[in-house]
Amino acid sequence: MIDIPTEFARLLKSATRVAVLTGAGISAESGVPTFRGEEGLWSKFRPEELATVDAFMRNPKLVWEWYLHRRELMSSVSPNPGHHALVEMEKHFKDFTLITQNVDGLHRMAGSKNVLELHGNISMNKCFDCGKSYSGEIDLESGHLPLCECGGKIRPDVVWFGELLPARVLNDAFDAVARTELFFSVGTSALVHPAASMPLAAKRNGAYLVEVNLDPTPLTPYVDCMLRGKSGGILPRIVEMMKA
Ligand code: BV8
Ligand code: ZN
Repeated sequence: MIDIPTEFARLLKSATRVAVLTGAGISAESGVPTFRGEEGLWSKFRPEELATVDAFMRNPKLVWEWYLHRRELMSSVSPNPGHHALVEMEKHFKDFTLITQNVDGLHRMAGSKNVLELHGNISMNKCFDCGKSYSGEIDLESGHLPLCECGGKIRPDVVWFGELLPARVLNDAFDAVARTELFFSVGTSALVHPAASMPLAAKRNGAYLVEVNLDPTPLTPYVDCMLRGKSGGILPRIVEMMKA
């Protein structure tokens, strides 16, 4: 068991509207590198070099290689106890919303049903021009970059810096932020907007705000309860208390 404030314990029992925002930290224990940690994906590259439209326009091969490298990584990882704990929460709370910044698909793989993927999904591709969706393998060996039948460049179906998030997903996320009684920010450095604005918006709307993270973040001074440690260890403990 972990020691939590009375108000948090009360809400675990009485809340019906609960939301969770997750970031790369929840997948770290599955072996997926985070973005900004020392071993992070971007320790070698800078985000601006890769996760942007003009990086793709300037050097589509490099950007594709980065995503294919990450897909390779994702093909051998599986959900960890942190992901499974959120599946239990979804079953338990009447109105539960899982909002993720992650593109690794591990929440769905763990069995979460209602997942709002703010930044898209790394396993999907789409045409840059007409938006047509393309699943399946991308072959760079041929030396030719994948093109859509309309002639547009095919790209990973993720949200790059400077790009708008998918409107429906963003609206659903902000609806959840507006009505939730208990909001968890799990494994995110709370740096990337608009996702990073959600935990505080929930708190402003009256939610009790819990942060689960290895380290303090810019959000930490504002949360009602900061549980410091691995999400794979902490979230199952919270689920035990939720069910007790
Ligand atoms: C937009 C692509 C509107 C897919 C990503 C100044 C102020 C405010 C905003 C901006 C600004 N300047 C620019 C902006 C906008 C910009 C932004 O926020 N920039 C930041 C860097 C300042 N945002 C955008 O451009 C967004 N679009 O605003 O559109 C618009 C449009 C046009 C014109 C104007 C406005 C688009 C943002 C999406 C970018 N795409 N990814 C991909 O390749 O993955 S973001 C990328 O960062 C990932 O998606 C990732 O999910 C996201 C956030 O990172 P985290 O998930 O938090 O991961 P990180 O490594 O940072 O942290 C991990 C955490 O886990 C750490 O805290 C660590 O301690 C913890 N941890 C580690 N292990 C564990 C753990 N915790 C618990 N247990 C563990 N075991
Ligand atoms: Zn097209």
